[in-house]
Amino acid sequence: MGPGDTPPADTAAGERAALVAVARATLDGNWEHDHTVPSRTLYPHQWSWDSAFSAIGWAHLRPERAWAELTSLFDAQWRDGRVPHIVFNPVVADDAYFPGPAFWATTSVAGTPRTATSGLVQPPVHALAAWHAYRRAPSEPARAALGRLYPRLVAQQHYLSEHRDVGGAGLASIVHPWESGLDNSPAWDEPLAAVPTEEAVLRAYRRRDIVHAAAAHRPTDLDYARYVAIVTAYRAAGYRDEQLADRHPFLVECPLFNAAMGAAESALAHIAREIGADPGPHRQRAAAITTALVDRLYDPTTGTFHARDLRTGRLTRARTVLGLTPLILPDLPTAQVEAILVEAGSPRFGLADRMTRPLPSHDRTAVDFEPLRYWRGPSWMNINWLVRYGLLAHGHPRLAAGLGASMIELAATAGCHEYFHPDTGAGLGSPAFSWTAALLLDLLAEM
Ligand code: 2M8
Repeated sequence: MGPGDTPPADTAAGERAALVAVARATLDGNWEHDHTVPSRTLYPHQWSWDSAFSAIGWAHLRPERAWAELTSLFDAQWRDGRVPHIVFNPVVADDAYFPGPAFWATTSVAGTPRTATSGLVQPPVHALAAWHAYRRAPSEPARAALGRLYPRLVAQQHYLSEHRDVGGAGLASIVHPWESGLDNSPAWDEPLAAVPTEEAVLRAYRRRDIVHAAAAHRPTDLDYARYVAIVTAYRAAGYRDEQLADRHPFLVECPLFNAAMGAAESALAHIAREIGADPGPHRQRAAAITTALVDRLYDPTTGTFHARDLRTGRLTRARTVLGLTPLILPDLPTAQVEAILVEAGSPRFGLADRMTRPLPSHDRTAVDFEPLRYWRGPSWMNINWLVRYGLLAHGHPRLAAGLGASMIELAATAGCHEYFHPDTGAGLGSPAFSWTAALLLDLLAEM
């Protein structure tokens, strides 16, 4: 049976119950006292945007864990408002993950929490996730938790707009590919190639990821050498953001990161109204970010959004799935919504009312499309969930249903893997991955 076909009611109910059980077992297995690890093997600490997605899943199972998850993450917020992309669990050995806490050395930096963290951030999807989780399971304790989170979410946005607007046009820059969440996306190839380094740098370290996953499915050693070089530069400057343009080797405006920042303001407007605060300023900021995103990152000649490399001033050429994600902005103008639908529906991505496989992470027709390698081709549940969210927000329920059915089919066949082969649907990376389970639960509740 293919995605979109209707099974008999009892089979459908049985399959659904089995899927819910798999997702629940995955999240339960990855729960760690106050947060969910993305994967017990590959990622044994707390990751920022993973926690946001996990919270959405917990809202369906145990809402108190959704709020514990977000609260523990924001407990590690830095004084400047940045929410670190990794919060290290002190009981896990330093060498269980590379780069571990000793490499980041954040605890000696002023304004950081006692807990060791990384010094980078990730796409700010937390306000959107918090609002979504709240709507899935509203209650008085949930509203109280939302109220406590609100000023911290506002501070997170403040950090990005005040410290990271390196281009001066109202968008935030990422200072490392890890901040995008799509670590080795072809979108970073051009800016990354300009980062001076040699593979030999890695001789001083030991990658842990390729102990747990196939090297052919992960970023290359040269990628890692550059990742290390960029962190080293940022760390040497005490993770400060002043004069980044004069000294930092990687500065990029990412469409997803900025779309998340705009969508966060829209979500904050809803949260503000719910808890009795003023939604007005959030609405204004959402509109301003949307306008800046269209001005800076939309290319009318390709009809999609691209990343802008601040070191060259140019848009990077790759047409990746990042280009579709501004759909999560509720105020995105109709012209750009229509353009994204054309791009998504093209053979590059294959969005349709009935589709066999979810969106790949990169243009299927590109010469550098790699179906096995991490963010250079495989399908990922979180990005598909975000695009589907945007399709619903812009009134395209049939496309959202087609995409959702293909996502459920993927997990039903392969399990809660980290990512999936974009043609065969085979599971890749970690076999018990939290955001896949969490977002599957959310989809199942809706469809
Ligand atoms: C991946 O990134 C980490 C570095 O942050 C890694 O490869 O070690 C990415 O898929 C990222 O988006 C994700 O948050 C993280 C944990 O799942 O893994």
